[in-house]
Amino acid sequence: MRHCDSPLHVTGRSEYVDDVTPPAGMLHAAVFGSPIAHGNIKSLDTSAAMETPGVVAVFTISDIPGNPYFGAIIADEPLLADKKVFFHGQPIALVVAESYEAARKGVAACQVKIESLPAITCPREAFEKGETHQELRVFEKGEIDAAWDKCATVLEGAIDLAGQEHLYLETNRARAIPAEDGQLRVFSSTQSPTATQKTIAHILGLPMNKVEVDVKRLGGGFGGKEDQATHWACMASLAAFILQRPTQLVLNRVDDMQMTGKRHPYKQDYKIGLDEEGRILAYEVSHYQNSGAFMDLSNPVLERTCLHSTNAYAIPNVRIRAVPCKTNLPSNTAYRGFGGPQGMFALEVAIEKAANKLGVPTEQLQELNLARKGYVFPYGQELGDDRLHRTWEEAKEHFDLEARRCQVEKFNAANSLQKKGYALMPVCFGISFTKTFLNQGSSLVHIYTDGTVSVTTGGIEMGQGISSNMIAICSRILGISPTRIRCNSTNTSRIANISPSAASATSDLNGNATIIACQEILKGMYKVAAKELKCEPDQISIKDGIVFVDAEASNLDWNTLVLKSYFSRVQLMAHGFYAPPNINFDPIAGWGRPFHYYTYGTCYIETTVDCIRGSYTIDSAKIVHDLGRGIIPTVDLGQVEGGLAQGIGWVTLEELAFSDEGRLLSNALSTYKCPDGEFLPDDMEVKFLENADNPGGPLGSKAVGEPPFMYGIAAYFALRRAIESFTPINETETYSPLTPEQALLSLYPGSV
Ligand code: LUZ
Ligand code: MOS
Repeated sequence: MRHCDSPLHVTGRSEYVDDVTPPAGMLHAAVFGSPIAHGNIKSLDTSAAMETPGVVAVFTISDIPGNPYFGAIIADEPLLADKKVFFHGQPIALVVAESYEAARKGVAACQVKIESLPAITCPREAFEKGETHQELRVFEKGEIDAAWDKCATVLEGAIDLAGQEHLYLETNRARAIPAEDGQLRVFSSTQSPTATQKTIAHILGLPMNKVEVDVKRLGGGFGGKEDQATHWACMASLAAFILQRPTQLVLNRVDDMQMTGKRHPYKQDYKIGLDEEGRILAYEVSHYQNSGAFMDLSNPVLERTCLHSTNAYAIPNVRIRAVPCKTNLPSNTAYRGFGGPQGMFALEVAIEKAANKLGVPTEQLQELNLARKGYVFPYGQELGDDRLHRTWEEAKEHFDLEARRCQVEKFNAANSLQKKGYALMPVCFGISFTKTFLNQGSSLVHIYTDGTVSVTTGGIEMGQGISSNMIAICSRILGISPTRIRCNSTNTSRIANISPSAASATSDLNGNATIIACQEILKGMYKVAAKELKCEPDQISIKDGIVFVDAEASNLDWNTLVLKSYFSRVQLMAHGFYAPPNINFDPIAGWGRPFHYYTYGTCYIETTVDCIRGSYTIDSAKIVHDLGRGIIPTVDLGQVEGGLAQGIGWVTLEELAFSDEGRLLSNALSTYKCPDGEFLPDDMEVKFLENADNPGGPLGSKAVGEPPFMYGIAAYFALRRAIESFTPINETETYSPLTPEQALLSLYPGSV
């Protein structure tokens, strides 16, 4: 099997929200955003907007019939600005018109007077001024204060780690259609249909059962639509509900980039202490998270940063300080890895610096400190196996890293204006939502009388292949060809209380639920087959659409059995529900067993830096990844390669530039550069661990969405080492991304 959407995608026939033929009389909405990052709204004049030909209505906060304040963690965010603005682009008014062009003209005609207030964009500054979304939290393990004295080497430093734009191909959009008796049908490009349904009901003052949210597929999400697709669906719903006409809202790229949050930038302080052999005895890190204007998901993102601050390493004494800082930027949000990458990055910087100081290869320290089976993470969960180590060992052996290291050294000795560098990155990523209650999945499987099957789950297809995975799972459990199975849109009327498609857990949760639903249906069908074939139900199985009695094929096929079951009045549809057992986490104590299991891997990256220009190439990326037993190999490989590309982009090319006044300068693809196929290494190898079934995942699989993102971090250190073989890097604060411009500045320090 391959990705079931690919024929549609490559021929342009796959439908997104606004590709579906519009209902008659559909209106178009556009958003008027704040022209400055912080201030008091003195007056808003929408009269010129209202007079613009085609404009039907302009809505502000006072038009919201229910509660205008909402939020996933705390309800601190108004749908439309409430007397104050907190970031550049913050929605102030919604213009609704007969056409998209008229709506945009209406936006241009909106006039606002704002008394400007100082904007804060730096989380350290916010923290010093007491501007936080939550108090600073401290998590500790061991006796950190006593440990420093036992260390042979102690060093500290600061990090300035940038954010990242999600850059989904499909910008945020929604279409809301009024229905009888005050109901709404909403088509939204959201990872969280239930959060969207709930928030629409909340801002309109409706019961949830009057709002139906339907999602066919997304043109990418990456976390950007976990919590922040809601706003646009709410706005389209507001207009549709009040005007009683279908309304569509599609953000253009600039609005999408300016109005929505991104990966959180962090400022970090670290201190690391090692014994004579290079064992890490103590590690302390402070995370000043640049959370933006509102809480959004900053709290759980920061929580995952804390949980992954020690990544794959066994460290006995740890102190993690973390605070979500309020700044005048769009609220930063979920993004593949969900704070994990930021936690892991700081420790890699600390290890790199320690290795430099000790004069040993970094990978020697990494290997020495790698966590082994039985290690207890600072939050109390025990590492249950040694597969992490297996990925490291297999990477070393399989890719012959010793030989590659020699080649890099030889190259650097022979070349003065081009330098190579390499780095390894081990990843240990916890699978489960850290908010334990979110770990639940549901599936609805229908078998129709012609033998075809439809499956609907809570999972959202955002390109990652969840629909294909669900079809593959149905196919394997029911014993029929995937061509007979379709995966339907995700819909709040078919599945209730859907957790966001996030945390890499979507195939796990919804796949296990699908298995349960299929087995429920099979139970009844096996009885019918047993009666027909005069045997016991436990002798029955179905393979390739043929009913088997023990190992023997019968002359009963799937279609006939389905019909016989129907005429015997046997249930041919079932709902499956799954919640992974034995997980818990107390966020206040920072203690528990938050993860169902871990996904592991090790990545090797090699780069070449042009030491005249600062430009560089990523020459190779080699990965050993623990996938459990994969579901569809090409889909899984796509996730690993895509995650790697996005991770490399984060630490190399992708630079968000904000003005001091908090205005996003890199607000289009002309000024924000992300990796393309050309930039990615020609020499890319992904090896999946063999014989590595995962009992926790459907069909023995493992969650794969987020973990590969962090492999990209290796590119950062590979580039640094290449630069360092040209000239030493002296910095007061380690900065990421290492753009070609940054590389050039590092190659010629003091030249600017
Ligand atoms: N979303 C969420 C996530 O709400 N909770 C999580 O723990 C999480 N982890 C990764 C990605 N998204
Ligand atoms: Mo995500 S960061 O799993 O929406």
